[in-house]
Amino acid sequence: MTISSNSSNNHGISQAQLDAHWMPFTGNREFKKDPRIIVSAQGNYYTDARGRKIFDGLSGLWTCGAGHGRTEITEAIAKQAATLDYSPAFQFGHPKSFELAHRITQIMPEDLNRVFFTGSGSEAVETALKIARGYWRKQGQASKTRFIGRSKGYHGVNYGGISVGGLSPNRAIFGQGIEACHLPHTMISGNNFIQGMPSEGAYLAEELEQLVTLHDASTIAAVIVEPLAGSAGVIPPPVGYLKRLREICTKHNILLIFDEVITAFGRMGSNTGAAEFGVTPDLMTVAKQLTNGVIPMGAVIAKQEIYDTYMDTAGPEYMLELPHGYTYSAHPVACAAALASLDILAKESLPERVKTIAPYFQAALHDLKGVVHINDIRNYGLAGALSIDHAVGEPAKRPYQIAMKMWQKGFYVRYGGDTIQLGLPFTSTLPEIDSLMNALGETIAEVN
Ligand code: PXG
Ligand code: PLP
Repeated sequence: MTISSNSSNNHGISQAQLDAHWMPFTGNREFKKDPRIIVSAQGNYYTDARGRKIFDGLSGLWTCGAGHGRTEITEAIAKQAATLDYSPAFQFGHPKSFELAHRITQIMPEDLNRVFFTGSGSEAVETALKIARGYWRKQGQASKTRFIGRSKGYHGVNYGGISVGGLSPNRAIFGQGIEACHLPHTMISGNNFIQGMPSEGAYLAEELEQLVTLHDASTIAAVIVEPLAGSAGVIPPPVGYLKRLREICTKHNILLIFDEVITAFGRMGSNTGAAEFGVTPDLMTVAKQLTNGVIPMGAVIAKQEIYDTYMDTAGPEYMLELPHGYTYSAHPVACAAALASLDILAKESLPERVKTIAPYFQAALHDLKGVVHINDIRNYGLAGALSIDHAVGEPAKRPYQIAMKMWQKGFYVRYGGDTIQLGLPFTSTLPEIDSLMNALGETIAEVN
């Protein structure tokens, strides 16, 4: 075995091992020249292969809001794996999935009370889209198949998700998807450097009326949006915008799906984006924070009326009602992790903690206004992003350079498109917020 010649990394991973792993959403060629290897995590910090401590400025990938290494979760996982490591997901059950489903419904807005488990956010999105189409067919309206997403939306990477998604690089090379069209995004000029929700922009919801006129409601199954767009670089909804989408969907008999893979379970300062923004969808997708990121798991939460429609139209009771599910739907170990994670969220009042420290985060983040290259700052709850002026011909280069310099200085932040994204742990302290912002300001000023 040849050990990497770059001994300064001390990662002990051979070139052949590096080559063997085709990494997701990663610049493989660049990464493998000088790998950034994380070996352990505790609280709000990672330790890398060189033994450096690194602040986790994105809570993993928006996953680990309660901090890393939570023994309540790891012990629950160990116990569950020793008791029941797997049980067949189809036609048989185990106690934890029912307990978890019920627990989730207690956290959800009142009308959302039927939970379907998946293995990830992308699977949750596919499931929600299929449930929506099937619902209309079962209602005798089989022509309602079209989906409406939104420009800059991210709904995972499967074919339905990239079809309704609005991030063009994620779609460009993959060919035909499913029938979908898109609302405009809400990042309008004039809304730069707004703290929290912009007051301008609700009128953009009226574009939905235009799309309904164009395609006719009889062809449209559902509208899917993130209440706050995460991956595109933290775009909070304009005041009144989501409410207007809800009204137009209700008026035209179109289902409204909120993709809350990032926003559910505390990040917005409430249990869900729906609760925080005061608008209830017909279907919601969740993942990530559900298990504090420790075990993969997602879910779709549906209104009872949608569930009942399936139950009432499936023929004899021995017949299944929804021909859909994953080998790992409601995996017992994932269920145990989620129950422990939701316990922590409640016991430590983490959504409330987010709400309490969000104003401090907001002020510290917006203090970066005036630093060279920054042309916009956006935030809500413990989510924030900076838009960075494009280097000539290379819109994604500066954010990459900034994130890499931050890593050298002991801070993990996410870069994507022309943005730097922050999703701090709910357990962040005020001094941690200060040192992150200081490092960011200093680093951005260092980049050409
Ligand atoms: N919907 C939304 C709104 C998401 O944010 C997914 C679906 C897909 O979930 P899975 O579990 O299949 O990845 C996501 C995931 C980032 C980033 O840096 C965001 C996601 C994933 C990775 C990175 O913004 N979001
Ligand atoms: N492909 C094959 C050949 C399978 O047998 C299965 C599941 O049985 C799948 C894909 C789907 O896998 P999952 O249920 O983990 O999504």
